[in-house]
Amino acid sequence: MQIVLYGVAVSAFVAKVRAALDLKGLPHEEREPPDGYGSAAYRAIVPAGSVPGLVVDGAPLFGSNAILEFLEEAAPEPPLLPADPLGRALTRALAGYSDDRIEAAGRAMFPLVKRGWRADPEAAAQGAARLAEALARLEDICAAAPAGLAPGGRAGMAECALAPAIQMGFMLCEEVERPLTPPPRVARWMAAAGEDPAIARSLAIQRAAMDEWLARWRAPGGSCGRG
Ligand SMILES: N[C@@H](CCC(=O)N[C@@H](CS)C(=O)NCC(=O)O)C(=O)O
Repeated sequence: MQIVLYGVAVSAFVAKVRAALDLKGLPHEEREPPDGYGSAAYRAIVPAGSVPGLVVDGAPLFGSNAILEFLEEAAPEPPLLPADPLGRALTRALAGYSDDRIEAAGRAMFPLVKRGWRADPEAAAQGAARLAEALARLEDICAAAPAGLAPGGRAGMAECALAPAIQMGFMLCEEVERPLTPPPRVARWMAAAGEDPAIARSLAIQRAAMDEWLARWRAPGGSCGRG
């Protein structure tokens, strides 16, 4: 399989797919969308215009969860999902929770940082509180049904999704001087996930890109081109 991953490095969705490709040991090339995501040039390659986009032997895919499901079917070993149906459903639920609650809470803070969060400390506090609440629910989910780092203690779909989404949220909260302390189970789970080389590599790429993005908007008169 010839695989090209289109993405921007700050994106938690892109980091999710990068980690999954590495977990599967699938060689791939990573490219930025020409003229940015959503551009006509990029839509000529990936019609949805969103990132991540995955081009497999010339065929475009989009949607990070659909991409992970494709990888799981196309290259079953090592698995991203446990073998039992309930474990598979819970792992998928965790990946969905990551997108809908954790990533969404972090993403909502990007515009605040761009427009200058110091002018709106209330919005900064609300953004951090939203993420803290999502993490508290994740802690409850982990307590009720320990999952993740599966199967067999290896990182899988839940780790690919949650680790970058949590990292992104933490960095944004720290930027607006509302640093979060992760709840204990989430903290242990993040530390374990970060020991996997595939997750660690994807987190490092995303972290470096986030650092650069944040520094650009921190600078007086900062600008960031697209995004
Ligand atoms: N549900 C999508 C969401 C991806 C997404 O929102 N990507 C953003 C960048 S982080 C994007 O491409 N936005 C532009 C668009 O959707 O047209 C996925 O899981 O891949």
